[in-house]
Amino acid sequence: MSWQNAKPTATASGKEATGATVTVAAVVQECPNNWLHDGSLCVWVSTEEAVWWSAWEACKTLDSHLAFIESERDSLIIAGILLARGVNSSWIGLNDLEVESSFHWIDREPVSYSNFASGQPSGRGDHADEDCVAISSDLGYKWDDLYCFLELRFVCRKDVN
Ligand SMILES: [Ca+2]
Repeated sequence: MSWQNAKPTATASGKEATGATVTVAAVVQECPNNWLHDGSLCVWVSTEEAVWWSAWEACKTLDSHLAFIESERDSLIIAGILLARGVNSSWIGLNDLEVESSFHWIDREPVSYSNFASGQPSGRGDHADEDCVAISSDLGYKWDDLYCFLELRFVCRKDVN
């Protein structure tokens, strides 16, 4: 998978620390440095934890979106990256902040692809304020609605040609 070669070991000189030539430069040039890459998908996983709102802002600052997932392929790529990084729970851009139980990706069309875990979303009744969605390794990298104020790592996404 090409994103494995997009680790931030590349330098401006095109050499890794070992002196090995970075052979993927032509492939990954559309993704920013330090972003992982698979096909047209560029993904960045935070090392810090943040509340959902801050994660959203952080991705915007990086000229990207808090990750949206619109296909099984997207889901598998992002799950693979989280697995490789050992990330247990990560915010994605899905939320039902505007209309309870109506989940939307930020700034995007309503959900057409869904990958909620069994029993999720659980944000009803006493838990109705669970308005933000994370991917959880404990749930097989499926989705869980959680309280937005929880501090989790997060995934930013941008797409390239
Ligand atoms: Ca839930």
